[in-house]
Formats: sequence, structure tokens, C-alpha cells
Amino acid sequence: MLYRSNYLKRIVNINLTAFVLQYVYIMAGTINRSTFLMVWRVKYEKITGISGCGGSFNLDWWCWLNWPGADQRSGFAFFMGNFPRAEKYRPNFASGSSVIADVNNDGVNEVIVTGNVYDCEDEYISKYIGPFIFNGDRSRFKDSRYNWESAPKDSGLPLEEDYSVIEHIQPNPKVIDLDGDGEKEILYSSYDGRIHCYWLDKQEHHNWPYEVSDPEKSYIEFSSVPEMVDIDQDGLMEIVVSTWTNKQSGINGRVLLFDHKGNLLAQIELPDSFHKGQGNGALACPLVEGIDNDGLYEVVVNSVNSGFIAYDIEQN
Ligand SMILES: [Ca+2]
Ligand SMILES: [Ca+2]
Ligand SMILES: [Ca+2]
Ligand SMILES: [Ca+2]
Repeated sequence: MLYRSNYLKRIVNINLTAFVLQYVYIMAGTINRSTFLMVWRVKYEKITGISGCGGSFNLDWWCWLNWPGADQRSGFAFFMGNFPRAEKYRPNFASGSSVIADVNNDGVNEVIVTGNVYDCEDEYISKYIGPFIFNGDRSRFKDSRYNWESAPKDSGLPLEEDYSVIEHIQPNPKVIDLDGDGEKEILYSSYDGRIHCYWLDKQEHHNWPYEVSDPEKSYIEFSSVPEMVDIDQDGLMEIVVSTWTNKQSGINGRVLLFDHKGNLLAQIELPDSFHKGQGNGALACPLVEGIDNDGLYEVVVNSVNSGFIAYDIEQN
């Protein structure tokens, strides 16, 4: 267990000159050695000169450690300091799938993932879902024009993470060239109620992100993994998502169609639920295909409460 504590006296007694104290942690009692090592490893990079019991400084960190022996499972440790964001914020890649694609069109594939970035210092608080690009050797993507060694930050705080309130978002990225310039863009839906779209310059251009969940409304609305198809075959992708709302709202989700700039071209509300009094929604990524040989695309949606639905897409 990791506890925060005011164990100032003891630390001050050792030496605490010109040091900004922000947090003190105590890990005490009988602890699991692997837990200890995990915490230790996270902090170790910033600690110099530790040997057995003792203290050591650098500009940002201080640590005092008592570990009775390598085979023993009891001991305690203190970690303190004004932890920099780079040490506190960690992405967890558990909830979004990865995509292998050649983002910069140089003939070499990259790996694109979205991560839920947590502030790991306190209570593992979700801060945003961000995109990351890796090379095949797991290093961060960088070429002569674009540098993803530092990924885009702070795309948006979660509106809700409790699936008893609203079903979880799946932030699976879609990686495709939306605007026909040969370089790929990264789209994903996020728990901040928006659809994000990043270009390789790490910016969201045009009217992205699109706010699916309207802050003026009394309910939350999340969107599916986006599907992209060039519906009118003009070389520019169109984007389709389906949506759902929080369970108590009773409000039906929608199907939304966008152009590559994040402009809403069309929308339709899902039909009412087969079960009276319940709202309807569609969590799965919609399918955009021609299903009836009329030469035009349909959007096929797997709804929560009214079966499969197919919509014609009519061009104005
Ligand atoms: Ca590449
Ligand atoms: Ca592009
Ligand atoms: Ca198009
Ligand atoms: Ca058709």
C-alpha cells in the first residue's frame, strides 16, 4: 500500500535545505516486494547515490530508503519532491486497439495507438485520451518534418467513466488520409464527448475536434469508433459515427456524417427502442457499404435496442 503522510519531522531532521516539498509518501508495514520494486523503478531514474539507508538529493527529488534485505518482505520508503509532469502523467493503452499504417507515406510502417493518460501521482486520475505514434522498434516516431517524441497533450477531461451511467467509449484510432495529400490523419472518439482528428503536425485542423456531447444539453452523448469512406468519390473522405447517451436520459443516439474538415453534413436520430421507455443507441463502429446493388452506399448500424438498421445516403 502506498500512503501519503505528513512525515515531515523525520525528513527535516535529515536535511532539507532549500527544498520545495509537495508530497510525501510512506510505504510501510508488510508489503509486496514487486509493488515496492515497481514504485522504486518509477522513481529511480531521478534519484542518485542511494545506498541502503540514507538520503540523496538532486534538484527535484529526494528519497529515503530502508530495505532490510533483498529477501525480506518488510521495509519502508519515502519519496518526495516537486514531481514534474513528465514523471506523473502516464498513458495506459488498454482500451484502444493499435493500427499499423505508414503515416508519412515513406514506405515504412508506424504503429498508432491511443492512450488514456493518467496522473499517476495521486489517485490515478484520467486526464485525457491522446494519440501516440511509434516506430517498429517501439521508439517514438520522428522524421524530417514531424516529431512525435512528445505527443499531443490535454485533448479533454472525461465527461464520465462510470459504465453504469453511460457505456464506455472505445478510443480505437482510425488512420487514413482524409484530405488526399498522401499523409495520414488520426481520428478517434474520446471520453471527453468529442471526435478528435490529428494531422501529423500534432494539430487538429479545420473544425476538429467535433463536439458530439453538447454541453448545453442535460445528457452526455458518446460516439462510436469512426468509419471513413469517400462516399461521393471526390478524393476526400467522409466520416460516419453512431452515438449513445447516458442510460437514465432515455434519449436516442444518432448517426452523424461529416466531411473531412469536421463539418456535420447530415444526422439522423436512431429509432425508438423495442422496449418502451428505454433510449436507443449504437456503440459499434457503423459499416458504410453498398448492400443492395443500387450503386449507392448504405450506413449499417448495430443498435442497442432496435436491431440492425440500414440507412440510404442521399446526396443533395
Ligand atoms: Ca512511415
Ligand atoms: Ca492527409
Ligand atoms: Ca468525399
Ligand atoms: Ca446501396
